[in-house]
Amino acid sequence: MIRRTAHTLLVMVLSCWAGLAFGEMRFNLQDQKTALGHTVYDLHNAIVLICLIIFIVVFGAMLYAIWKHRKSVGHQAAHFHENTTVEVIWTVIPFLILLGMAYPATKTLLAQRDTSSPDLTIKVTGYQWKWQYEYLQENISFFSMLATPRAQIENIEEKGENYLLEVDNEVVVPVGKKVRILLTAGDVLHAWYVPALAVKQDAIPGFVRDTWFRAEEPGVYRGQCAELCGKEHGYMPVVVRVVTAQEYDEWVAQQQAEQGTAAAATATTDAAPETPQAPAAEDAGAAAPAAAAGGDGAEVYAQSCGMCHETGLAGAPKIGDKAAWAPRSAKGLDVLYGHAIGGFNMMPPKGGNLALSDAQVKAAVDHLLAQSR
Ligand code: HEC
Ligand SMILES: [Cu+2]
Repeated sequence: MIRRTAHTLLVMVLSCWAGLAFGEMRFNLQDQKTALGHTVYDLHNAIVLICLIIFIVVFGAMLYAIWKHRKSVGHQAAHFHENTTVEVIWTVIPFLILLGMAYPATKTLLAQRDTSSPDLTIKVTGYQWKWQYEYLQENISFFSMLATPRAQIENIEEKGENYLLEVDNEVVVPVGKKVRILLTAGDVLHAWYVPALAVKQDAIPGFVRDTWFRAEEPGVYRGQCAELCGKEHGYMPVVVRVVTAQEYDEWVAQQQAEQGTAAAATATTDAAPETPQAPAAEDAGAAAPAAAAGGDGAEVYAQSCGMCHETGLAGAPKIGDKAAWAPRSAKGLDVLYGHAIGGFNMMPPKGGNLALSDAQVKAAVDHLLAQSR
């Protein structure tokens, strides 16, 4: 019995070793392509190192004590209770270690949460089993689905290099720009995860979560849905293609041409048909903002508020929906200004764009109300 177990163990160890030796010897996180990613990587290494040191010290002390005080050399057990000095030491030291780990970890976490002042906002919606991407200011939208052929999955064809990590439509973003991802889901929980960009965020139906990244160099970065979402959870990869600013502009123009969404993208959105009175006013406003009630307000609205208020995302009252706005208007303008600037439940402060001045937000509120009476 023992021999057989030993034999099985040996085979297991050897086959693992063979697997490792032939595979890519890689034990750490992916190479990071964002400044924040390097911080995350270093933090991970530092904390694992601390754990390792603690492991060695604690087990070293234990093994030494066991060996040194063994019965066969005639050691007698000491009889004592409570030792205040020792108790204080083994409370204070772990406390200090924890503090030392919590400080950099919290700092990094806060930096990850800071989605203010983005250069570009993409709304990402998870569905079973695909991702939808909407470039809110550029007025581009598309679905992104697994591109790996079924034959590879069923072992009829040989598996390709990016097996299960390739899609038909990639998310294209410019290098060096702060990209804010607004995340939600249309059915069940999903999670948008790109390891090399150090972003991983749950997509939750009825909620809008956000995250951000700023890619350091052009390239293609691959990830996956990271929240078990059903039978094809493994078949909804994320592919981000980071390109130069010029390539990005060309891509945007091409997408807009293909999708028939004109250059006045900031003023209109896909949802325009649902709000019949809005497009007319905004189309006119795009050329001559002065004509609209608050020209500046309309622009701020289109850039920072429309992503939610145009479509009712996350329960945002839709622009033009009189029934939704009447009770809100009744709260008084100052209250609404306050909520728009400081945030209100699912509504983030200043719509998440903290670079806006209070006056700009107020102008956007004026625009929202003017369109909704
Ligand atoms: C991420 C989505 C999102 C963005 C972006 C957003 N809002 Fe909202 N907003 C909401 C939601 C959701 C509510 C409803 C909150 C509630 O009633 O609980 C809301 C409510 C409001 C209200 C009504 C507050 C009240 O007291 O009833 C105003 C005014 C408003 N938003 C203005 C703006 C302005 C101005 C902007 C742009 C600067 C903006 N919102 C951007 C989601 C958003
Ligand atoms: Cu999923």
